[in-house]
Amino acid sequence: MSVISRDLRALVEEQLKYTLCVSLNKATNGDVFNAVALAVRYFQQDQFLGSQARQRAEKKKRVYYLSMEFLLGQSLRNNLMNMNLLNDMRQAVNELGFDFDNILDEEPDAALGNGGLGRLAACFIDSMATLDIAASGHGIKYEYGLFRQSFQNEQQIEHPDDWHSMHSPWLVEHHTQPMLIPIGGYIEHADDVNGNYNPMWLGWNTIVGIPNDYFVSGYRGSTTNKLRLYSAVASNSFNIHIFNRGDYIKAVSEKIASENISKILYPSDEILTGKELRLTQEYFLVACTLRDIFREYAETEADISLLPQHVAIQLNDTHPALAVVELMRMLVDEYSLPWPQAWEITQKTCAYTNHTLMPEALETWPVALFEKLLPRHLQIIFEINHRFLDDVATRWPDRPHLLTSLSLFAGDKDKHIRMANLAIVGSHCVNGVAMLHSELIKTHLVPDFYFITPEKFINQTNGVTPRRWLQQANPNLAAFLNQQLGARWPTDLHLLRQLEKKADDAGVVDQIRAIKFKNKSALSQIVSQHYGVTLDPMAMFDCQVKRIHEYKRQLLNILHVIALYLDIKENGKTIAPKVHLFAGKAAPGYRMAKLIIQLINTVAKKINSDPRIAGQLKVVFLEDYKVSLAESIIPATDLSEQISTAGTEASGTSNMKFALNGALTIGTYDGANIEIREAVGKDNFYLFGATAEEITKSRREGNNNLLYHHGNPQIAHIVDALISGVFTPDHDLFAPLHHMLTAADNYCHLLDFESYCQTQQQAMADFEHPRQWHRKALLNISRMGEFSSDRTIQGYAKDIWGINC
Ligand code: GL9
Repeated sequence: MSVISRDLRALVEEQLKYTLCVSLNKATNGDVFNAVALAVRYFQQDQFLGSQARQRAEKKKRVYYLSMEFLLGQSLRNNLMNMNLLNDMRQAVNELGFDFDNILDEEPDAALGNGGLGRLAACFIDSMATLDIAASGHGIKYEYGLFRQSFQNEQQIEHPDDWHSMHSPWLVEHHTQPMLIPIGGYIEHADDVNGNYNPMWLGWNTIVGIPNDYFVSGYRGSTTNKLRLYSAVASNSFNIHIFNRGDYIKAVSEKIASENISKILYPSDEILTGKELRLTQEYFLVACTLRDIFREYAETEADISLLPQHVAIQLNDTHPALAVVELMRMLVDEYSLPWPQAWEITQKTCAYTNHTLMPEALETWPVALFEKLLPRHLQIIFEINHRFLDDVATRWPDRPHLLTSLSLFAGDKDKHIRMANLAIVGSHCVNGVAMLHSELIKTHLVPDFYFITPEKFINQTNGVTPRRWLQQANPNLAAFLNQQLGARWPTDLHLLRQLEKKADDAGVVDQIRAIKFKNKSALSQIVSQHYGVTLDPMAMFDCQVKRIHEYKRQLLNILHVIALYLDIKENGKTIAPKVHLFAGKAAPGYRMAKLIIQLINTVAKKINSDPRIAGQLKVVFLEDYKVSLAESIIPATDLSEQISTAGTEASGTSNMKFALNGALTIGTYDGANIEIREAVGKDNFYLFGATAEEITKSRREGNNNLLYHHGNPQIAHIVDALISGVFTPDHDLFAPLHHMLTAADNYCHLLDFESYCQTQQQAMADFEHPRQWHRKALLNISRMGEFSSDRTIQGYAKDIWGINC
């Protein structure tokens, strides 16, 4: 037993005994998981305090990454790997008489996010710590994360995700640092001693924010940063006030109401409803974070006018855009800075990342709601807008339409605040998340902002952390890479390129193939245990895992599966074994997305139980998609489905994870697919479908469904299978999908259908030649170095934050 593992063992025993008060012989796997995590935290905290002191001494610029979502998944293995303690801890736990893999399995996923946007934030904090940037993430400690999903009668059922009911051992709660956040109340108009207008925000209630720190250890380095998650508790003083008036019930119910603020993550994916609680959450995050920023700032610097030199605030989408307003409020109302100076500081400090082109995803909030919750902030927004539009009118007197398109307000009577406009005006930099997306922001989303301030708009293509998405998720491939390239690739992913030299070495290609086979066998075991469906690891594994959304076109995928099925059943065709896997959640209120899940499950049931199909096609929709499940699926995939309608997926990040793990992509000319194809080479990527321009044209001409109505009878036959009783006797069940496809399809499924099927045919034919296929897989792996989130963060540091790293 090594010295380290002996120490670790002692530390775990100590945690069991003194922190958890459990004796070793009574300890459950859950107890041991907690003790191990606490032991890991012991090292993290040590390093965190050291990093803080060093960063302060070096006067490093601090980055505050504000996000309503951090989709962390499990942390134990990741932390142990980053700290280089995995093997020693494995040994220590085994010595204690427990199976280490079972202990790892005990950890619930922290699902404090919906999908790509939240997972990107998690990759970013890993990269920032690894690159030794003085950064912290700021978010909300939701008591309930994204709902858990199960299927009943082929339909999605949502269950609460009380991930934190056992109290996560990763979080340190700082009761002694409460943040007092005012909300509600009214404005009293008054003048100050000099006769200047001096509005006073009065009569507000108080929400109390408690910080909870989660430590983020950089890979094998000396930096540990924090992710700070705020939970809301009721303010006692406020309640006592009501209590003293004798209204005990009201006092208690308001206490409950304040605690609701951090109760639950909103589950909607790129569609937002104007819910008061959500706006309160966004404000709560921003207000807590800004108090932290000012407190930390004061520790090393007195002159607030130097804020942009020492602090960068990055807004992950518009959700934290109120930071612009809260910062202005603090500078003007609390620090008494003149407006122009406060505005300059604010703009220079803040930067905004846009993550979507979907018009329905652009946040707007009713003015009336703002007035009720944040009357002072509303005033400030009016003032920002007024000064901004005055300036526009002066500089472009001949373009009056700008005053409408650029305004922070939309509508006349039922006025709304446009959060994207607010974020753009208040930031010195606006970035998109893939090249095409950043162009479309300029040309389609906010062309008038681009016209007035072209220098603000830049691109930072997304990336993924190779620590979690290769080293941890795919230990077989990681070991192979270590042996081929040495151990430095996790922090210098461009080193993968050296593998390219081995592309024509049959032995090496066979090893890639063997690794994939092993991963597919492991996934097959999971599928057979949970779903009773036997998969053949020799079959092609074709996977689409992501949120269910019309624009992502899971429907196109299942239509192709239906086409294969009908061809086998009706035309007696045979195909080489193929497995179609799906996973993903639908927003609870998104009817069409839920129907798509039901359709896929219904088709799967029919196909998997049809003896004529056995050995050729299998279709499985895996329940409850989450980070840890993605870590099993992605390394076991041959063909990655990235089939969004061109011009709709801002970037995508699963596309990167798959290619990095040696899956070939079948994809549209959309988001980061374009850059991935460029990197891996045209011959190693299955491109199909219309371009964004062609989609726009087709939408304009309204002929997306021509093929169904006048073209190919085969296509009509396949689409009609949704309503003809092939899969369910209830002909009406999937009629809304049928109607969408044939009458009002904004996402152009049928426009791309033939091209998709042909490209699938090509991929299936190519898979019959394993050496050539896995050669392409190897080339994908070796050319994906560009898509590390380390590269992305270096881009943010250099172009947005002004930091060298
Ligand atoms: C998203 C985009 O849709 C993705 O294309 C992009 O890769 C990620 C990260 O930049 O951001 N925007 C967005 O709102 N979501 C994204 O995935 N949705 C969710 O996170 C559910």
